[in-house]
Amino acid sequence: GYSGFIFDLDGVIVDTAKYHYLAWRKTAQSLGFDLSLAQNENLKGVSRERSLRLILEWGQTQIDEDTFKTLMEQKNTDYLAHIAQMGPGDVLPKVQETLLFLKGAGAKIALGSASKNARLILDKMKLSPLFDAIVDGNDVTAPKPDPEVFLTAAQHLGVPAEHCVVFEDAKAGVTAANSGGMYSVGIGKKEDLGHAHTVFRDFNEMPQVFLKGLMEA
Ligand code: G16
Ligand code: MG
Repeated sequence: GYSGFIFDLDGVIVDTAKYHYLAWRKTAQSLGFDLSLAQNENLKGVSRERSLRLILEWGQTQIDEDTFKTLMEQKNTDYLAHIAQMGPGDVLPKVQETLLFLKGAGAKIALGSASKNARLILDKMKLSPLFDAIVDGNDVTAPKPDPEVFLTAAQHLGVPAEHCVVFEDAKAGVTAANSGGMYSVGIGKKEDLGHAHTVFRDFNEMPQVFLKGLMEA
C-alpha cells in the first residue's frame, strides 16, 4: 500500500496561487502588457526564475540581467505583502483533517514545493509540526516538471517512490509526480489536470475511503 503522502503547497494547502498571480500580473503590467488567468495556469508549480522567463516571452519583451533580478525581487516583495495577511484560517478546507487522518493511520507526510517561501508559509499556518519532511525551492536544483523535489521528499521519508502519493494543483507538478513513478492526485479541474491518476476539486470532495483505499492498496 501507499505509505508516503507528499503535498504541494501553493494551491493545495493554501490558496497562495492567487497571490502569485496578482504579483506576476503587476510585474507584467509594469512592462506594458497583461497576464491572463490561462497563462497563469502554466506558471503554477514553476520556479520564480522560470516564471519570469515565460512572462517575458509571452510579452515579447527583453530585459538585461540586472532588471531581471530586480523584477524577481520586486515580485517576491509584493507576494510576501499578501502572505503577511495570512494565518491558520487560510488553510484550505479539510486539509488539516486530511493531514491528521493520514498521520493517525501511520502514514508519513512530506511537503514538496517549488516555493522558496514554503517553510515560512507552513509556519504561519501552524502546520509545520505535522510534516515528517519538508523539501522546497531552496533544496532542489531541477524545478518541476522534473521529479527531483518529490524524489527527494520520498527519500527523506524513507519511502520508495512507488509507495508515495502526490497531491498537486499544477500541470507541471502532476507531470513531475508521474515521471517520478508516484501516484498523482490532481487538486483542481479535470480540464487542467487530465494527466493525473485521479482528480478531485478539493479535499472536501476526497472521501476518507479513497485515502484508506490507497493505504490498503
Ligand atoms: C509555487 C507556485 C509557483 C511559484 C513557485 C515559486 O510552487 O505554484 O507559482 O512560482 O512556487 O515560488 P517562490 O517565488 O515563493 O519561490 P508550489 O510547488 O508550492 O505550487
Ligand atoms: Mg501548487
